[in-house]
Amino acid sequence: TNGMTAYGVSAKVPASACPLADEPAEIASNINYHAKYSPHFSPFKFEPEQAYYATAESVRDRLIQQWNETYFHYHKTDPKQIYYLSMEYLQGRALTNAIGNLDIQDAYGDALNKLGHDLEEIVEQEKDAALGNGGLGRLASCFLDSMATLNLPAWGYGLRYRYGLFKQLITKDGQEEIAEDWLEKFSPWEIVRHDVVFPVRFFGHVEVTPNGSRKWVGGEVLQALAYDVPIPGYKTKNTNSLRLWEAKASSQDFNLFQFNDGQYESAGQLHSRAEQICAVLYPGDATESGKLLRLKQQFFLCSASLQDIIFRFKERKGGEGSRQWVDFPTKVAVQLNDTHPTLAIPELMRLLMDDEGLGWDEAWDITTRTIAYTNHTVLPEALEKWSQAVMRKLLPRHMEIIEEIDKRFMEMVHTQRKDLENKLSTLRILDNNPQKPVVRMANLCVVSGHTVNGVAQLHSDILKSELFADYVSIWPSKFQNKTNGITPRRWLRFCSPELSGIITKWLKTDQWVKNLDLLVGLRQFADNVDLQDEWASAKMANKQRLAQYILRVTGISIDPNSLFDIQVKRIHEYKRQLMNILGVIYRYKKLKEMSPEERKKTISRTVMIGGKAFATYTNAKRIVKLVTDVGNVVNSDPEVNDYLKVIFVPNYNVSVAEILIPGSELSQHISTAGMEASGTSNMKFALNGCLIIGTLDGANVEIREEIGEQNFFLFGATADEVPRLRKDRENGLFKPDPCFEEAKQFIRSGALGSYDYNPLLDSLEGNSGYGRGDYFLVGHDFPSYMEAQARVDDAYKDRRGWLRMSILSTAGSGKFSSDRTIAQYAKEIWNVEGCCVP
Ligand code: GL9
Repeated sequence: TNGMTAYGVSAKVPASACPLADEPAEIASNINYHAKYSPHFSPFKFEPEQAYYATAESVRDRLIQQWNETYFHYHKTDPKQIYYLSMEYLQGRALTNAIGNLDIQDAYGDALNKLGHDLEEIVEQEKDAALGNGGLGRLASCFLDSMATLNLPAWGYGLRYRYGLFKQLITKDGQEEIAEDWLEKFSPWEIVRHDVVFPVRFFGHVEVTPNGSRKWVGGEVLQALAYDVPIPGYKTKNTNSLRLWEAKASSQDFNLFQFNDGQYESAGQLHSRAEQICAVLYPGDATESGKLLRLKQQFFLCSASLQDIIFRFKERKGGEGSRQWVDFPTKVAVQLNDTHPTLAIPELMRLLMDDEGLGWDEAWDITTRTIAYTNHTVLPEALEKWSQAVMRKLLPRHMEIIEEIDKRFMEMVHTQRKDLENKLSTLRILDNNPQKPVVRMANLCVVSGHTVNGVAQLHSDILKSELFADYVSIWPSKFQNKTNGITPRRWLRFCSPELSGIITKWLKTDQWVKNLDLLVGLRQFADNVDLQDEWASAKMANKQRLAQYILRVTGISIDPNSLFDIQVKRIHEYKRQLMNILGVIYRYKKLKEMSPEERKKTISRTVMIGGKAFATYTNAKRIVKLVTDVGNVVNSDPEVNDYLKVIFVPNYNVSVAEILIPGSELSQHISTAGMEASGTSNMKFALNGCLIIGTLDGANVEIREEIGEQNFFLFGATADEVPRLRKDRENGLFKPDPCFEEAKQFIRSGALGSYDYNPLLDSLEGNSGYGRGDYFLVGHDFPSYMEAQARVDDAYKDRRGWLRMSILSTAGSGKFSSDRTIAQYAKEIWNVEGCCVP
């Protein structure tokens, strides 16, 4: 055997266990049972922490029952199944979501009360599973929720990182990173499958066997062990899996002789190398560090997942032998979440040819009909390129296969597309630049995938007209758009029960949670003062909860009657948090110049900015520091701090978002046009009745279309103007606005203390930044941004008008449900249908 462990559905599947009780008293005794008989703590302790674990395990019992039934049903009916491959998942907390999807919140709330606890307090005990960096990872988690809710047979595959995204501390020096130990105690939501283990090889060499086929041998072999996380659908039995791989070395790899000889380190060498693979989430956002380890992680995910997928393909319908390989693409759809899992392409080719004995043409046909690719960014630094030398060393057989794909692609162009021959050097997969020969992963995906999609209309248009334009002329029907979405369960129903209750009341149904288009029914009531008043009181409750949270984590008290203005997302120059804070500085300066009477006539604002900066992204860290410094000056200025507060919200993550978003009134999505592929928090804010100030970028364009342009504070250059504006700057044709100069001058003056902000300010000038001076066009867009901010203040003065816009914002958000996105993937890319567990 090649080490593959047999597992799966045996002939004797246990009959469904007795149904679990729904009465609070019985639930309470089940929670007690877990506290006592599956103990993780000393006995006789039942503090919130112990209550959390016991409650989670009690809920898990229910999930396991549905989960097993789901697995069995899929096994029996053998539908085409989706496999979502992603290096990142930002799951956040699971308890509220599980209880909500199972629709047992009242029973569990009552049960916990009987035990002297409060559900709201108990759920706070859970640590976020933060196995992702930002939007891309959170999208994967929203997709899992929607796939289960739509009863789609779908599994997610990822890695079980020991440490997820770092925890951000804010000190007097700005951001500090510490390891986030989400597994410090344990996670009740993962089940280790000791029978699901696959070998994954690294290094070694390629051997030619006597019959002429090729075989990858030698090197080191690690074991991939499966941990499964249940993914319940909303009010459905279907419970899918997120399978996370952990790397292990086998016991044979432990050199007992060396150990007994006192050579402790070398005795367990492979064990510690295995540990490194899943030790930490790659910090994303384009860095040079740890390249080899990152490539190992990517291959580890791809190899283990594909072996598992092939195993399941063979297992279903009567076991090995009865399957035709040509049917593989009719039973399996593999979606690559960005280029990170691109190695799935050569790995599937290798498994089909070298292990299963298929020829190239057959293997290629199967691979290309199975795999599809989603692009999530056009930023050049995020388009992955791997050194050919590193790849050849780590994955010699895969490098051969990639070279062959490249060769065949070039032959095709030579014979069929002579007109593109002069573009081959950029179109081909290998970049053989002698200084630095690399493999271009996006090109490999486009050449090998049956479908390529962008994540918002504008982004998909840019892919087609720029990045992949020549490929479009080869394969016009390969390219699609799938505008992102968010799950309305986590991002409205569960995070804002107040607003949800009002929506259900006015729509006279709670079906909107599954069919978000129904929200448009709110439009007819947008001017109804009763709805407006209820709406305002729900907002106020959420603002108060947010204010309490801010007080707890920062010690700063904020006024729930002020306008809550929020920008939360990864800190990046293209997202232009710098423009936001320059605007705040300008506002502060104008407030200082006013008389007390004039100040009283202004709209009080609380500006909250949050997000993590990648540890070596210096300018991003400077922006974090700048926000905290501006906050210190403004918040301690008694003349002004009734009218303006500036908060840096520390350690932004999924659970923090669940508090911030429901309490927001204005949110900022102000990236340089053409640079934010989609954005997804814009959708979460809009859904929660928060108005957007933003550019025509990513999904903002479609949000504005859906909610109505009069309900969106638009400003800034458009994507098609950006190249010309950059040129103008280079040619010295840019004349900065005096307000912009004044805001920068305030920082230069030293009013914020001794920190050196010159490098940051220089990025807005002359020839720095990306080498061309204010590459992100902060200076160009600033006056139009300030003008839009003035429109915000005016609109807020009209309380009823604002409430109307807020209601229309929610009413127009139906399109942005990830249920809609996933239904489109299922129909237009995967050709998969629902498979409802009876
Ligand atoms: C991103 C894009 O930048 C976002 O605009 C997009 O909404 C999401 C999801 O499609 O994908 N691509 C990307 O690499 N990240 C995104 O957020 N970055 C991180 O996740 C850190």
